[in-house]
Amino acid sequence: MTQDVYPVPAEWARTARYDQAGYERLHGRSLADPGSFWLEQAKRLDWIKRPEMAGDWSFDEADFRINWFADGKLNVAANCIDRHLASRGGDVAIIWEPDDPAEEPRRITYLELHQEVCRFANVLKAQGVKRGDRVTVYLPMIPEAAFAVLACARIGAIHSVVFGGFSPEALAGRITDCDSAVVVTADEGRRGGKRVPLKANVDAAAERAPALQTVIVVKATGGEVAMSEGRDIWYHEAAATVSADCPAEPMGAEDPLFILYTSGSTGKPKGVLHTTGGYLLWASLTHELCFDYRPGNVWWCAADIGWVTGHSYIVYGPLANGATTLMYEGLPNWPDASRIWQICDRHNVHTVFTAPTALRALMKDGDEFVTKTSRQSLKLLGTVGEPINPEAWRWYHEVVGEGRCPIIDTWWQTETGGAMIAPMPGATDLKPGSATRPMPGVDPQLVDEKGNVLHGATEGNLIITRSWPGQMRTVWGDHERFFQTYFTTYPGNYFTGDGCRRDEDGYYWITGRVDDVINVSGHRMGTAEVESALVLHPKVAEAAVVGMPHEVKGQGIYAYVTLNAGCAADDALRAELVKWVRTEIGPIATPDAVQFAPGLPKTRSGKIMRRILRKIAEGDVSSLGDTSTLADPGVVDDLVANRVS
Ligand code: 6R9
Repeated sequence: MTQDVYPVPAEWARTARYDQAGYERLHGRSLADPGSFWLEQAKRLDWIKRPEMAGDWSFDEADFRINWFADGKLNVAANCIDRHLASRGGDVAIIWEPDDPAEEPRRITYLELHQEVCRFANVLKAQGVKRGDRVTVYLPMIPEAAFAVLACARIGAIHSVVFGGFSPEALAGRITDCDSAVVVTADEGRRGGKRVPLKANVDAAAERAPALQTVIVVKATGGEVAMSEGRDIWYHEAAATVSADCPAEPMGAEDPLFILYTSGSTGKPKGVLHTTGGYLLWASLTHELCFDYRPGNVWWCAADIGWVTGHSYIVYGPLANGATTLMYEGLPNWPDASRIWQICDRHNVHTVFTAPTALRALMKDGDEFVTKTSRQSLKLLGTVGEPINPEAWRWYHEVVGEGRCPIIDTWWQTETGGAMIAPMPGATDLKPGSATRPMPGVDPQLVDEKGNVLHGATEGNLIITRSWPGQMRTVWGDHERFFQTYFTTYPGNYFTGDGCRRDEDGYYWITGRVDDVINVSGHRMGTAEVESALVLHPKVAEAAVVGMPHEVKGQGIYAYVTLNAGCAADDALRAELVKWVRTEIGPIATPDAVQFAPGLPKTRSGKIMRRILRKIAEGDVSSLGDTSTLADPGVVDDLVANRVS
């Protein structure tokens, strides 16, 4: 099969910072001489004390450690704001596009951002927040979300952003896990014309989160909310009483910056911890390399700040680079499927960065929604979050970009802090569906189940052999789980949990998760998390959840449920269980199919054979493989016969 290759456009090869040979040299040098390479890269940040050490790490159990620039001191907020004030204080740092297109956007200059963040920091301080304390941020996509995280960074507090779509239950778990006494929220959020009752959700979460002492409430919509005396304060009232200046706390490069909870293959979400120096360097360097970012380019990452993509590419990377970053409150297809492209036209967006699932949804609505807009400002198109199918890639390239904009498909994870495998516009010929080649410092390898390294064109499990500055440092409160999860499957290496193919040109093609994590609309969902939610229902005895192919979401959620004796398996209960999971976790965990199963396929030792459940959910019942080792092979026939399609 001849592969589709899209060569670097001549203009990009001429103007970008790196052409192909430049990339090869950069990557080669990063691996050959990492010490001097990274100390040189570290100069892109403003240090209070410049580091003399680069990476100091080992993935081996005996002396397991990960440190970057450990003797350096800096402040992340000062790097994202203060250092730009002299040269571009009047430039727009954040463009905020409201949910309702009839409303006026907000433009916040770096000077204004400085004041807003200082005020926010002083409000936090006035509430007793100190260096090292955890602050949970549960906000909609409003500028205050950026102010809040930067305010934490400014005073050395550790933020934990919880996506506004998560339920009170999920929020309570995250507040409790990191022992956060303060939550920053808003009265309500707005998305696609609908209101999200954030403050009410915090009130419900508070009942299950005894650590919570203070709720700072941003007035976003003016909707009615209950304020609890002694616990809740209005942000605007507190902000009016504090100064608009707040010194930036000098932080060690390895001091924690934030926690972000993400799904793994076991039930409880992991608090992924990122630290100060390495993370910021990685976010800013990859933002510049993958998108050849130049001052003046309007940059739009259309993610939510509740996900790592929003952290690294709405806030930290772009602001560290002095960019104008666009923040959008609403949904990509509201009021209609033109909205994304209208926003690009309205704000002269140079680069837009979104998820394949959004593209697939927009594609279904037809080309006219795109073609009726101008899009002449667009020069680069990015994707992240899941494998992009070549059909969506081509649509993005041809219809949206009219063939002139390279597609930057970035593969990475919450754990990696920023892009790991991704093209550079002046350097990398593109192949639809491939994230292409590794970033500097990244040494990916493919291994078989036994850990043998596979060479050349091959397929296997994706590992990273050495540390990079943006790597997570621990699971909050459970360092042992960190080591066990990532460094024991292939000892001495970081295991990504992804399967991958490498072609004859050394291009990487991510094939998806090989563990019990599924990717629903670009959001990670641990199947165990959904199972835990289901078994909390009084009628459910047991549940097993697997992914199933879904045209728009990439993967959908297929749940097999065994009921307690005497409970009727009917459509009403099915609807109730779907609603139950939404309430327990949030709408992103909504099951797409619920199948009642009198029994689940188990080995004699009681382990559920997920392979079989996956095949049935996929509708691939002709190749179930060997079922003879099952304790009761008969359950399979029932599962096949009652498959939900
Ligand atoms: C940034 C982010 C990580 C998982 C990852 C992989 C999948 C992300 C991808 C991709 C193929 C890409 N993934 N980007 N798969 N191509 N360009 O999404 O982080 O939410 O932690 O998800 O997403 O399976 O392991 P996170």
